[in-house]
Amino acid sequence: MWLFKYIAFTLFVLIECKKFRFDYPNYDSEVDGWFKFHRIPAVWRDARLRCRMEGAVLASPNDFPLLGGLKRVIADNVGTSRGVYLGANARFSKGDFSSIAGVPLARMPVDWLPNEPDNLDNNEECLMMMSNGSIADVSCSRVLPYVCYKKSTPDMLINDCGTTDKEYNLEPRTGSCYKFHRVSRTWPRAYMACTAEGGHLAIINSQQEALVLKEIFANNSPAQVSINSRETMHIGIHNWNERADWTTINGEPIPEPEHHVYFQGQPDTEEFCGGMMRDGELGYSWCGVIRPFVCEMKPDSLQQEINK
Ligand SMILES: [Ca+2]
Ligand SMILES: [Ca+2]
Repeated sequence: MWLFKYIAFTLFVLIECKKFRFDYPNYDSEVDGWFKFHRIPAVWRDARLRCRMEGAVLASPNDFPLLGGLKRVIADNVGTSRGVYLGANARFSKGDFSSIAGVPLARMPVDWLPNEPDNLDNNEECLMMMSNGSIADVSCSRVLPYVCYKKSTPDMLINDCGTTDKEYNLEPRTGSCYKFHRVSRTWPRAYMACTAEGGHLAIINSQQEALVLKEIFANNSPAQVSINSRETMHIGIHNWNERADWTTINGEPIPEPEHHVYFQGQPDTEEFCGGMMRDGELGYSWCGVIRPFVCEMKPDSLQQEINK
């Protein structure tokens, strides 16, 4: 009996370990990983980036198991009439298609659709695949659905923050997890990064949290931040394109901190986004300026099951 229990427990642990995040729900043993279908179409550049920000890659049929898995995902979600972007592309050198993982197209078990490739207008550097596994070269500026793929690796551990991203740390004073991004991005790209990671741009819900964010910024010296604009970081505050109508990105009022909030005086005509300076003061910032930023997530936000 004990042997049966031991085997059952071991199996349970093995199955439980095959977890990534709630939006990559089904472990596929044939590809030893997870697929996520993105229904909202995007240009190739954004598709690649979103997969990367989710901790995955834009999927390519690098081998027969991946081809089979991709065909199943496309058939289940797109049907036979439309295609999805592949990670394989020739953006570095025209005609030299290879996957993001470096597998050349000639090594992939795929066939071209009739009359493809045609490199229409000499502007087709990305690939689209149909549910039967046939491919076509397409413009990278088309908007298409896409599939992200996460390979299971032995070092994948879900930490206290419910994520495999080791840069998220749990802060007991607020019950939230935070990640400081040293690679600077514009405010919209920062928003995208945090959302893709399963969280959101940091939202100040209390003076305590304002202090926590100030400390996180202080722990990352200007020299550690990748590029200029190192003295202000993006956080989850926005004016919704209305002068002086500053709220959090969830539409909540910003808690009055002890320090000043410099939100007055911005021009009427431009969109501004909220930031925190190194001294902890809050202020407006041009959304298009690349700055470091902080993402926040709750420990259960990536592992929570969703009820539909
Ligand atoms: Ca074509
Ligand atoms: Ca918060």
